[in-house]
Amino acid sequence: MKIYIDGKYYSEQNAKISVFDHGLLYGDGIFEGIRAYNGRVFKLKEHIDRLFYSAKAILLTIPLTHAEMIRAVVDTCRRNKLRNGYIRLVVTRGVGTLGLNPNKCKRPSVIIIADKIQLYPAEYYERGLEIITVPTVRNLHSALNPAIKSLNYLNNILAKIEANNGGCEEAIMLNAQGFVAECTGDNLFVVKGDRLVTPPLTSGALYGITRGVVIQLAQRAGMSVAETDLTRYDLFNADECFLTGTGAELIPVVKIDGRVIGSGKPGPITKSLVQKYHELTQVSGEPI
Ligand code: PXG
Repeated sequence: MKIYIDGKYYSEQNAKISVFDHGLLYGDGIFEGIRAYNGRVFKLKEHIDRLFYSAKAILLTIPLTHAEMIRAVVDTCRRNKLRNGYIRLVVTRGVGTLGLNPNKCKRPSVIIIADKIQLYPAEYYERGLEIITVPTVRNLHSALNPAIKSLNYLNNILAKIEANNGGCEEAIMLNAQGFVAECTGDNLFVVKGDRLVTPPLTSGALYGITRGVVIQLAQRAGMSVAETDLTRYDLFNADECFLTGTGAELIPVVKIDGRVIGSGKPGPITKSLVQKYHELTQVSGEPI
């Protein structure tokens, strides 16, 4: 595997970052997780847009233009002959001193890894996930805005540990008001009647790219889509529930906090959206 670091390619053994990089010392940096399907990078422009928005929010100047970043991602895929897989794009604050001050970091580092990913075992996609709500609440907008895809993922990791301790693969995170925000690495949707509902971005959810695609697919299929605050009660009494994310794609949820959702099996609307999503991934994206 060839890994891109600051314009050069390194073997896995030689792809190294300084221990003085503030990405490591403080989680000071940003990232994106992107998928390639069938020789195309899916929603690349949207991912690069979000990367630049995250950078702006943390006052980090990415040393490449938008177009150069797109070219670097595609080139890394090409060099690795990646046609289907997962791309991790990381921008760190760079090498600095043992002190918080980011002004001591001379130059941000750009890292691109083109590899494989499978987040959940295949059987979960067929049978559906059982998930739980966890005590760790989603970051406050006024503290560390959850829209920033930063290298500081401890909020999500703590929730993931709590899910794992409860025997689950994924956790529902509430916001400080007690409304549903999202999961640790996925956005959440429910189906109620003929409506698809997902928490609004103000709930503390990441501006998920898969979330956006699913909203579009549902609207195109004539469904009404609402972004409204959801409580746990709303989840328990939904007809269907599923999660969306670049890694997980669309994954059905069949039990939440011990309550069976709908029929206890992946529902028809979830299945039809899964199908539409897979069809779209095969035909759209930036050619590698
Ligand atoms: N919420 C959070 C907190 C995320 O980190 C999503 C929602 C879904 O967003 P997208 O844009 O991917 O639809 C994410 C994305 C991993 C991994 O390695 C995590 C994500 C994506 C890809 C891989 O665990 N999280």
